Amino acid sequence: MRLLRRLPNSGSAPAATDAPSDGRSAAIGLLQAGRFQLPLDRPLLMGVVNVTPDSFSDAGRFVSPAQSIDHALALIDEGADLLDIGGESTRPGAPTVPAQQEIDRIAPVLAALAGHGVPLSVDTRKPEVMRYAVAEGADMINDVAGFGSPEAVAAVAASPAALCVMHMQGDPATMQAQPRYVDVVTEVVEFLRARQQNLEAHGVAAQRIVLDPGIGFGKTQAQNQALIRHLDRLLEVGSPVLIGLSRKSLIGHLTGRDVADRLVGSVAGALAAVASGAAIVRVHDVGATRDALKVWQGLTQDD
Ligand code: HH2
Repeated sequence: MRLLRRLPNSGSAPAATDAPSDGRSAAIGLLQAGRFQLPLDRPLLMGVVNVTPDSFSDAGRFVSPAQSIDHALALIDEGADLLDIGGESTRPGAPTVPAQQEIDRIAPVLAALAGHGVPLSVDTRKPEVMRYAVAEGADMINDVAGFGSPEAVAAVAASPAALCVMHMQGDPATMQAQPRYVDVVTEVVEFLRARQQNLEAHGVAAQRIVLDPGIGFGKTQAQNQALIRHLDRLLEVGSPVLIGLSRKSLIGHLTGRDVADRLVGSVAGALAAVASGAAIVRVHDVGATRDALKVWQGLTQDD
């Protein structure tokens, strides 16, 4: 296996570049994300910042905005290239929360982190929250529902924010009940291609779009593994790919470990995702993932 991309620097946000470009082929090399232009010549680490009482991976640890802000600052110190702030859990079986409650959770965190020189993503599937986030200067909107409604597209299309389009079968309340596909890789790839084309038809520049197959979102273990193993099929769609597998049941199935004990498995999963071509990995453990990527690069790549 070969590491396809250069690896993250430590402790600093990605340098802005003033080299805008256009066209599908250029989209893979540069991500336009609000205030930032992020070169994709090395994998980027997206640190997870939950402001929820019920996230699967850290339930109850980041209930208050102050706790989440402290955690986010620690992730920046560890070398996060961007932060993903979420005010609603999307774990299997999670109930939805009202939009205003989600806004109330994320608002202080977004405000406190704005001046830290790191791109801020907001993880939401609600157009009301998207509108709030882009008005407050969020650099990316990460929609686990993949911008499937006209309201969601309208909320973000004219903004400068990057858009992470994720595939999910069903919704979090029911998605793991009985995932069904004839050919999971083809169906996910074609779903994401259609959403990418729809966004571009609404005026979203190619350089603002990121695609994510949605590991654990309405997929069995075998289907999750197939999506990572055949990531090359998704790369052909021509947008940078984000993978989130940190601490998920995918890792639990392979290691037999509970969610609190999946650090090593998650780091190995992040390496596998990057080796398969992921441009961004969404992780809870930024420092450990960064170190693993640096060691692997040092041992496998020429300078
Ligand atoms: N996974 C989770 C949440 N958001 N967004 C993208 N684009 N890709 C993912 O794989 C993804 C995501 C679930 O992880 P977490 O935020 O830790 O849990 P919860 O949803 O319970 O807060």
